[in-house]
Amino acid sequence: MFFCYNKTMINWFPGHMNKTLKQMQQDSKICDCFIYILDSRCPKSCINPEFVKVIGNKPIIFVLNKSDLVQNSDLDKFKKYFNQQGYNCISLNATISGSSKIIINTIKSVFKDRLEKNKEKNVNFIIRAMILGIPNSGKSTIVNNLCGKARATTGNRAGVTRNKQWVKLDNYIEVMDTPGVLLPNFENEEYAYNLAITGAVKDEILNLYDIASALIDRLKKLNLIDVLNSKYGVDINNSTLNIEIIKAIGKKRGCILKGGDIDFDRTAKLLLTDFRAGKLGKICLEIL
Ligand SMILES: Nc1nc2c(ncn2[C@@H]2O[C@H](COP(=O)(O)OP(=O)(O)OP(=O)(O)O)[C@@H](O)[C@H]2O)c(=O)[nH]1
Ligand SMILES: [Mg+2]
Repeated sequence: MFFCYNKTMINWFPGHMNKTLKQMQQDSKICDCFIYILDSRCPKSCINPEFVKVIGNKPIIFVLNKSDLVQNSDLDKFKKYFNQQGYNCISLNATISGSSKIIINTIKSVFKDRLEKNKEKNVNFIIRAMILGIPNSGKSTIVNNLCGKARATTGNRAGVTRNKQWVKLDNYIEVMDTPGVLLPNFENEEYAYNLAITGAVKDEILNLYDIASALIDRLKKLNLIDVLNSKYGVDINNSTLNIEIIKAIGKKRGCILKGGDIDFDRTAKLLLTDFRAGKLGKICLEIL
């Protein structure tokens, strides 16, 4: 897919993601359920229609990961939203050791009958769960959390995992880590920007000024523009132009080029890095 802004076409869906999708479709045949990881800051933007072909009619457990980066009231709203559609949905901060036990418990409750029957018959039925989601949503961190050791490589950028990996958790459950896959087609520009803002797309292919400006638009819409005043000591409001806001932040933070002009790229990167690390506060980009 090509993502278009400022009249620039960006190759958003690299070929390896297509290959990954096909591999996932193949692997899904032996999977009993799917742990669908969403970034709590933009859960709906993380839904990839391509995953329907992987999942089919098998059970899904939605995980609102990075729960520490949003307000509890937002988590409650999104849980309700998914529950109303008949899905299991849990929230998680995968950086806390042992926190993902809730995933095991949910898997066990989904397969309760089968596990009990197998216990009666003394057979060992293994539940295979595929962990899937867009890049940088925390899939590998969750795998490591589930097995209590660093088995999968993680990193604060998109596209860290390149191959699938099976991990046995106990005698009953095996999970598979998969590389993140983006949506091949972006019908919804707002969702596309949300993914870019939260770091699901490689920064190298983006115009960071545009993405930072989209973040400022969200803050304005959410009536949260004041967080920039508190964080950077600037004096701006909803009617300040985005370019003036970035200028003011750049000036305060010393992002200045040799000739004395504001370094817009560096300022944009700073703003995005602070947002992604939760330094602007607990902010959900989507309103339900
Ligand atoms: N704040 C916070 N950060 C998290 C959480 N879970 C994961 N992270 C961070 O998010 C970044 C991405 O995590 P990964 O586990 O590598 O993400 P992934 O989904 O495997 O990414 P790909 O392999 O690129 O698809 C890392 O810097 C993690 O430390 C969480 O619950 N809260
Ligand atoms: Mg990974």
